[in-house]
Amino acid sequence: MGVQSERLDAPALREDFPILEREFDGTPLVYLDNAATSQTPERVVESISDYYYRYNANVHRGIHNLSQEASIAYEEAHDTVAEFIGAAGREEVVFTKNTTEAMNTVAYAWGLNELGPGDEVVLTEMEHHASLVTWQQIAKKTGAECRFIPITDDGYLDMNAAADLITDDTRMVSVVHASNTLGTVNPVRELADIAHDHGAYIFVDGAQSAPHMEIDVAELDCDFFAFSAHKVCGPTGIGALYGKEEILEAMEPYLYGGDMILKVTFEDSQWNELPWKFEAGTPNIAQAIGFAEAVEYVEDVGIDRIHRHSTDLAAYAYDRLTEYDDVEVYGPPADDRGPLVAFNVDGVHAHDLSSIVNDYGVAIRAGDHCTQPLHDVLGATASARASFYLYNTESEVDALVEAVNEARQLFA
Ligand code: C6P
Repeated sequence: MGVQSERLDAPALREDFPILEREFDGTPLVYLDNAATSQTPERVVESISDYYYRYNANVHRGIHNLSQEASIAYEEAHDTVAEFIGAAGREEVVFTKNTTEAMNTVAYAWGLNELGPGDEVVLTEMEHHASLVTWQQIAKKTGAECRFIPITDDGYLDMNAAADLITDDTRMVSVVHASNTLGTVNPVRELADIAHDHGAYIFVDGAQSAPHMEIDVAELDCDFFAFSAHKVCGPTGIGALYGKEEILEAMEPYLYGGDMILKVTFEDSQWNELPWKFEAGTPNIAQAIGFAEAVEYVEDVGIDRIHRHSTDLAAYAYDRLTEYDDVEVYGPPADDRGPLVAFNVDGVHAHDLSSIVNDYGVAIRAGDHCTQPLHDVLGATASARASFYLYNTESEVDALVEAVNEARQLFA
């Protein structure tokens, strides 16, 4: 663990992540694909192996010692994640496979039962497919309609349009908190107030905000919030769905089976208490334990310091990349964006760019970042994206910019 100081000590923190020592043909790895998946510190990996070495057993199913220990650790992981996002307690935190499954849980459990013709779901033009495709398909099944809050030229939500689009016909507002393409951080509390004034729920996609910003679901007044562990220094295969207790209580489960029931007869079943009602079958126990360890790690480093460090790096990258006239960075200005830059270089396809910078050891993402409709709005089929986290350094941004420059010259 790095030294606790006001500024984050990235070089010291890198020692927690053995993967960052990797080299490819003698070139050190520069990992700038954190918005896709962050790296995992040793103590998280150890928490998972400790479970398998010492207390691997199913949860809620045995009274033997191992099952007791596994059950306690699994349940307490909910408490840790609840605390991380300001939820009242474990009853408001359902573990899912990821953000996408959290969306689908609400779309199937609530949307399919509640939506119908005349109802509207309001999304934004910058939604990730996890939210866009899910609500689009549920709307098709139920006869509801999806409407989209447009973005302004500089990548913000058009809040005047939002106020017009959210009406008494709106049943759900599903909004991405921090865009994985534009880096925009959306005014979620304001949108929550508008949604609630019209009697609608708000679902906040926190996949890109929870890793970087202090989240207080009570302060945001969101009805649902979702994020994935693998973007918060945790393992893949686990994420969290937060829901206000009274809403989750009223919602029907959509996955049926073991552990989500209290009593079963041949004729009928009674649901278990929250959150287990929504966690049918043997859950991802090891991943849940790793998830809790990961959010504790992030809290130990300090989420405010992570936010400042990563956004400083993004601003630096923005400034350096836009020194080239033929580079376009999408989204808000350098001093008002989340910790990533998506960009294009004139005449160089994003995939070629990504492949060339990879030759210099720099890992970035290229493609549509699961925001195809947003790329249509931007007039681009794809973009390259560098995204930063607590262990990245300014010299890694320099390595990116130099590699991008090499690619520019190659295609000039
Ligand atoms: N974005 C990216 O490279 P899952 O895959 O379920 O853990 O997360 C889905 C998701 C939902 N919302 C937003 C805003 C996201 O950024 C993501 C994941 C990755 O940008 C993979 S496409």
